Amino acid sequence: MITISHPETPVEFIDRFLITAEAYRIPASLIINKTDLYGDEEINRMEYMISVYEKIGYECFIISVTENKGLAILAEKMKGKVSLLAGNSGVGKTTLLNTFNPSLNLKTEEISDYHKQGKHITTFPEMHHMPFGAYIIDSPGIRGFGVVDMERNEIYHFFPEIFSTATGCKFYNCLHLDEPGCAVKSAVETGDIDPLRYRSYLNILEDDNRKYR
Ligand SMILES: Nc1nc2c(ncn2[C@@H]2O[C@H](COP(=O)(O)OP(=O)(O)OP(=O)(O)O)[C@@H](O)[C@H]2O)c(=O)[nH]1
Ligand SMILES: [Mg+2]
Ligand SMILES: [Zn+2]
Repeated sequence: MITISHPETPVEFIDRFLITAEAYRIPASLIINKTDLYGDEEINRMEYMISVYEKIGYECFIISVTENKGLAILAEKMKGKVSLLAGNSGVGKTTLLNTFNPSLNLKTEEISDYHKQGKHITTFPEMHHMPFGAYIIDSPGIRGFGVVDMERNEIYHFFPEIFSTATGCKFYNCLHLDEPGCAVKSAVETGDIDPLRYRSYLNILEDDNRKYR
């Protein structure tokens, strides 16, 4: 679950989460919450995010828990499955579960006025049953995470659009940095691969560098 504002979810969180899901072959979707709070600027940003992520195959759900918008479609998607709800603190994960199943009465809390961040209210993951026939695991707000158990040269395998483009690179061991004949760099230049995603890829590689230095 992400929010464009109140609080803003960092793109880094989204991509790190998605590559972890790819690595474990867990299907992932984006739920964009708090749309009731968005003005024109946030709506534009949301549309942009949807275009980036839908293009590479991640379904996006647009919801407002407090205004009960988009919840029926989301429930339909989760029906008959076990889902993990992840996201930074304050995006409304627990509020969604309370809305789906009011008897849960789980603890939630307003985000801080000053920092516009959540207060890490949920402290451990817990699975709950939903009346429409689904299990959903609520989880504590992500504080930021590294990428475990991934070799430097396999990180791009978990960016589906980079992975499929990389078959066109000149060198089999291309890391898509500055190598000659890199199909990924060309695709970023033509806009076929979104710069936002490419930047996430570089950031994760860079982190990795620091770890092993
Ligand atoms: N305006 C608005 N506020 C919402 C919406 N959904 C949740 N909130 C509010 O956002 C605040 C944080 O909600 P929580 O459900 O506690 O957030 P969380 O993601 O569980 O946070 P952590 O447990 O800290 O990870 C609460 O004050 C909610 O009432 C929404 O759709 N619109
Ligand atoms: Mg919570
Ligand atoms: Zn390349």
